Amino acid sequence: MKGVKPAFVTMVVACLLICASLSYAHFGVIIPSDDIVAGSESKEISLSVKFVHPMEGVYMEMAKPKKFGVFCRGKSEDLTGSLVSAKAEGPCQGGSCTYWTATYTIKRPGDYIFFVEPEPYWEPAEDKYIVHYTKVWVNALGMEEGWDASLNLPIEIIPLTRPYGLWTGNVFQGLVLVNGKPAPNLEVEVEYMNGSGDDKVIPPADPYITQVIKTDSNGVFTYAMPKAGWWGFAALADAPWKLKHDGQEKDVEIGGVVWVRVVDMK
Ligand SMILES: [Cu+2]
Repeated sequence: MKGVKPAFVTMVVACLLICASLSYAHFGVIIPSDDIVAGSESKEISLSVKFVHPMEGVYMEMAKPKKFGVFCRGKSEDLTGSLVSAKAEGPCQGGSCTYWTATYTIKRPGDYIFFVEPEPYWEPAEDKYIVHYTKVWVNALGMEEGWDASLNLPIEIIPLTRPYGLWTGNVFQGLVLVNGKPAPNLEVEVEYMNGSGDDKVIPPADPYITQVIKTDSNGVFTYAMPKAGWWGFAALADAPWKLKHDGQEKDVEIGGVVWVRVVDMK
């Protein structure tokens, strides 16, 4: 292929292989620059909003989210207008992948829950749409209150473990609500947001990429995080609604996704 750089060809081939074999573990992502804002001064934080395969570091195209916002002290604030598009820096499923960034100034103490409702993503490999309602917490200015609030999403993880200030090896427990009701026996996928270079974890076999757990009879799941960094939890269900693709009714996978950060004890 004249004029095409070999590195680019390698990347495309690698992505085709990765995406074909592992297209199931998609995760909505919101990662803030700070998960804990200490002290007493206001601070501007930045957030990135993505749709990825976290362990493989592969991006998917993400259309401008339907809604992006923050919930704090019982009030929801719409931040959709603050989203700025960016181009994926890593391998991308489909050639050109967009993700989104935003900044937000934390002024008052409390727990801030950032959330996103994406546009439905059409996944040809699975013949269905995917909608991941994603949340992340930022604890600010010394007040720990509100992290267990529900945002009344169609599917949602309510943390039973405080979702920040976590050590490596801690367990994380969450209650999964579907339509506001506990969801027993539901699958929850867990993935590590992999690093690059020396920080990259190399899974020895495919089952290590996505950890799979289930909720118990009360809709509760438990997982112990073995490594410092960001961990994503995706509770997955079939939506009670369908969406049309090329005129045909298709299934919709809804995910309640959360991200928590774990730090080594030293
Ligand atoms: Cu994918």
